[in-house]
Amino acid sequence: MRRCKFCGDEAYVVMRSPKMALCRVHYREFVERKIERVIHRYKMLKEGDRLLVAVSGGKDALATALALKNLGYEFECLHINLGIGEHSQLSENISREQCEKLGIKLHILNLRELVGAGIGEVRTRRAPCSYCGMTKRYLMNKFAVDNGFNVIATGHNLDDETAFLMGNLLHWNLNYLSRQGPMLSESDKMARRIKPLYELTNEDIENYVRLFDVPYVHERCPYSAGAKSILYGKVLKEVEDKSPGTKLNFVKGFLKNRELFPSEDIVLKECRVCGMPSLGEVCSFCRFWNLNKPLNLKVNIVHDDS
Ligand code: Q46
Ligand code: ZN
Ligand code: ZN
Repeated sequence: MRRCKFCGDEAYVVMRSPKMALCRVHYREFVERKIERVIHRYKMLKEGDRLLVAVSGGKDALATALALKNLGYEFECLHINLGIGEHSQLSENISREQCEKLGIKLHILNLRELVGAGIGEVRTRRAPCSYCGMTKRYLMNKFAVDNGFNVIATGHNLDDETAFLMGNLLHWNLNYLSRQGPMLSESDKMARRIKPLYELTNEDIENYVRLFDVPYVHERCPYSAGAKSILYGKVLKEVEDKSPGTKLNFVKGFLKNRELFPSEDIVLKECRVCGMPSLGEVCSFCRFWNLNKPLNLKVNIVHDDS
């Protein structure tokens, strides 16, 4: 039987990178410390921030909420029901259950109620994922801005980041590369976006959430089948299995050399419909969903300013 490197108790996890075995107590400590270090290293959070955590019902968002709560951060959660049949209903129900168990305030937005249709229910040539990502980012940010949150934490992890990075390098998407990383700074009407799980793999996160008796959605979204990121993830997994630590070195090396991909100076306008930052006269959200007046996502939140 493998024993914990620190206390000699029965090992809960045997890791390959770094190479060590840890019991439940020390594994939890290891993961939470790693998250805390990432938050400090990239200066993700500071005094006075108002933090919103995006929860999808999946393990990554749950791990983000669990760890931030265990580390003593104050925040509220937001779930977006995307109207993708049973999958979205299950995701909403589980998000409610998670937040109730953790004692965290949860806000829910329902895409169908807001714009009249869910993802996959509109006549368009675009693949669901292409406008779903834009829709989620817009709603998260608009909700944050309308309700006085200046930071949004998402559950993106090391596997997601290395798969994006690989895809963006393979296609030389310089614009995306310049903006990829653990944090996107805040600006006028744009909340700061942070990824506290930036250095943790799917496996690390699965082992972490298994320590707590909180359910999560195991099934993938039905539209995710065939996504290129899944293929890149498989390739990277094979490399990681043969050479543990490669994924972490990949993102760390990228961040060190990010100046190779300078960001363009983009001057944003105000969307004529909603007033949010936009590249064109009308932002991609209002254009895609054919809006002629802004969504009002304000809810009754009392922020404690003491
Ligand atoms: S983008 Fe695509 Fe996801 Fe939206 S349509 Fe489903 S798979 S939920 S992360
Ligand atoms: Zn131990
Ligand atoms: Zn707009």
